[in-house]
Amino acid sequence: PEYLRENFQYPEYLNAAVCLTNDMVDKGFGDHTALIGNGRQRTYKELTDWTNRIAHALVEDFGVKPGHRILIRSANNPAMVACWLAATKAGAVVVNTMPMLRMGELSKIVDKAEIALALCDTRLMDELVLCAKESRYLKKVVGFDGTANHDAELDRVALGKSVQFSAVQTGRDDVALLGFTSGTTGNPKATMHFHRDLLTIADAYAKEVLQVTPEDVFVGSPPLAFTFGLGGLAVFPLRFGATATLLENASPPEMIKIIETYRATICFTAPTAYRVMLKAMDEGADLSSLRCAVSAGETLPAAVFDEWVTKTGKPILDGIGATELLHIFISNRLGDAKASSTGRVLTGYKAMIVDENMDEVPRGEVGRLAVKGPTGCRYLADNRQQDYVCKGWNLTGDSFYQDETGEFHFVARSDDMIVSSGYNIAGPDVEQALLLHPSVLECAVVGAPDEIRGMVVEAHVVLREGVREDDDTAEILKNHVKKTIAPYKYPRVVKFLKELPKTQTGKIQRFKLKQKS
Ligand code: 3SK
Repeated sequence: PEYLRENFQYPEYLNAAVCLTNDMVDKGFGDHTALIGNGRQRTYKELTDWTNRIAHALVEDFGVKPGHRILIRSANNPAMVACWLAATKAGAVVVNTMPMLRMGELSKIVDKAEIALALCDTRLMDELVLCAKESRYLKKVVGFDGTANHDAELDRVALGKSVQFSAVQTGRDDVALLGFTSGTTGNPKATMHFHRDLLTIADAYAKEVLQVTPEDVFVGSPPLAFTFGLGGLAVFPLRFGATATLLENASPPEMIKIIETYRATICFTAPTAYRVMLKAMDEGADLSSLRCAVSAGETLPAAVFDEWVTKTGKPILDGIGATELLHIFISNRLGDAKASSTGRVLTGYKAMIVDENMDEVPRGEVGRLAVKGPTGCRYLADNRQQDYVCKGWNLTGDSFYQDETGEFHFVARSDDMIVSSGYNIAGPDVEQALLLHPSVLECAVVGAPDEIRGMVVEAHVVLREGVREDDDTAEILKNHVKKTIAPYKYPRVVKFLKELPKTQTGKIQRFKLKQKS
């Protein structure tokens, strides 16, 4: 294929976990700090030894064979990274899962991926043990100590093992990872990713866009169970001999502490967290070590971009990624980051804006974003492949347009377009306008059915502390939107919430707000 001829040429046999550990020691990074978390720092040599011991335990004591699927359940911490790398070295296919998942959600994943073995932080065992009791597939849940005091079954077994391990010689196109997408239907899809995909996202995005060096220190909030987090907080730093800091509770104040303590240089998080961090700067937070901030998962409001650039003098890079493609495939670049632009497609990927017939639309016209590239899109045993992938192009479910210069601009999730009295209103336009009002902390805009207009714009708003949730405030916000964008877009309904419903990866669940309308 084209992408392999031109870019990302990897050997026929490679094990991604070896590339991120043993190979880094061989390249001279043995004494360099690889991971920081839960009060400890580990060098590349220590990480390599640790993962080799766990890999021995998996093969010798828990019967892992190449191709077996292993579920990992943990918050972001070094032990989770070690388990993931060890399972990958053993040739297993890993499914990383988030700590907040409940038994029902875990069961769907276990059934879909037919998982027999799970590795679980001992603090999170209950739901998984319940799941195992009911499951026809899940036979064994092995605990590990996420705090890495080595006081759980996996740690005890691994402790006595050799630090030398011959990793399974996987093919570059062997599946290494199943990324589950939460979806809105409650029926998750699993996307399959190869060993080479893990290197491709680093070489495409982290090298080309972030220009990562061994001096970089990464910090961020996305869960490792979300491929955005796995890339940003594990694969990217480890691929280039940099340092990853891992936080179990990555609230903005915790991230700020890490940035100040370790002089972190690259931050991965969502727009809402950047807003809070900007506010903290007014109270003295020192973010001066950051050389770049990455925002994805939600569109980055122009106001946040502008304030960040003004206050820090550094770029905030908005991009779009998908679990289907493993990571970000369109992004702004250092030195060329703009507000309200998602930037350009990465080398090796192709993107176009299409109509209902998959024909490319002229520049400037809004259509559906279609993307194609070396890392996607292959669903595991799922009829929905034909809905989301057409002629090799993955339809992301987003409406975009491409400007004359080739930059991509987000308009709305295709299903977030509100048609009211014949007007097409992109929910995010209204959200951006609301966010410019000082009383608004967060908001989400959906379409609510209306007898006269078909749909009306309905805003769900979280107010800043001290602002009253009453009709006067609603009126003020409506008038503010009318003054800020085309008046027909103003929210005819304003509802106040204490918090917005979000997925565990931080995406606003607008479908839940629609159900409430
Ligand atoms: O936004 C997403 O869905 C995403 C998924 C995977 C990797 C990166 C991103 C931004």
